Amino acid sequence: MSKIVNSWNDWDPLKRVIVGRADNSMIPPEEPATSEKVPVDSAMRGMWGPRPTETVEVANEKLDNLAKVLEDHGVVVDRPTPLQWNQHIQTPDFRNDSMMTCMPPRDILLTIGNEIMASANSFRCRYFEYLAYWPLMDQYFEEDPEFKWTQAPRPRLTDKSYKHNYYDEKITLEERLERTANKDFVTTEVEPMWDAADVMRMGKDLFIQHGLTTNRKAMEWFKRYYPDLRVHAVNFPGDPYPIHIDATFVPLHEGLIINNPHRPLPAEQRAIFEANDWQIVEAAKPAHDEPPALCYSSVWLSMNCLVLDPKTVICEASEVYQCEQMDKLGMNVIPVDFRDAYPFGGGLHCSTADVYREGTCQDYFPKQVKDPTLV
Ligand code: DAV
Repeated sequence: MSKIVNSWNDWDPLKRVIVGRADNSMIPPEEPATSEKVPVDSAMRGMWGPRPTETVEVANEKLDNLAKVLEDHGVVVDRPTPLQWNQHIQTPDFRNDSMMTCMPPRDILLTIGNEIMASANSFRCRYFEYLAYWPLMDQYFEEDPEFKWTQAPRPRLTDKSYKHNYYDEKITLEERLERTANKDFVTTEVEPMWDAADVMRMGKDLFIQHGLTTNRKAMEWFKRYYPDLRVHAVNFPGDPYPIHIDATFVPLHEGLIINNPHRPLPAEQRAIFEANDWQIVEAAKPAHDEPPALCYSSVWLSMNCLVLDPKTVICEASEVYQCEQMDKLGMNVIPVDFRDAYPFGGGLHCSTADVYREGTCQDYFPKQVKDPTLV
């Protein structure tokens, strides 16, 4: 019996990680949560069904290569067990015509210390995605006597969980930005809903993005579930489709965060970082003007890097400006070709989930100030 699960932040030396798989991936049918997520001008709007086989094969090659690069750097890599995602699903509260994928484990699994918790996602098509990770969770449970295997309260995702008529194709970008700045999102507050990729872990502090996929009630739930941690609500008004914090606000090591220049953390939310001498640096611009075909995410996956240790980072190879910036910031950059995997659920950070990083729970913000983000 040995220790398998331990991780308190996104930068301590990585020793074990889950890398997703693209097998059987679907473009899910429209539902209340996803209709708002798909940009109005996206070719994916109104489209659903299995993703083309050739693209699945290429994405899997990229994921396998990422796994190999990680193994070459001494990291143990685990892989999920894909389901037939084309199955329709049903609960007492809703029915959906298909599921999605298990390419981005970061959205589903949240590792805090010796616990991995499956999230409470707001997309109906993702309701059963956790099952792809259950064989690994069972293995960790058998082998690591301290591992806590947890499932967050399952949301019901009835029609009450969403605002109706929120999606409107006539809305302008300015109106959309005004709405997100006012924290008016498609999800309601009837139950906690959250994606694990909205939670940034920094030892004693959790910074959670309030947006289309995570609501305020989730933050209240986190506060009660982890009474020893400080929970902060952050939001990034420049983002018309705020989902997931990891293409917006990305720590590279203690004291340094890169922030998407189109989605700056508002001045009034910076107090805790400033008081504790954290540097927030504008991320380099993306190398591409457009995301790849049939991709949900924005070009800012350029920032979605995987930190291997406080001096080493895996960056997407074609993101030359981001690689160059990382280098200037003193990081050793390992470029990995990954863009063809983006459409399946995101970048290098999205497609992985921490199992083990060295280190313990540290307080990176010992100077407490009046902090408007504190939940
Ligand atoms: O900028 O589209 C992508 C994050 C995916 N986990 C964006 C956010």
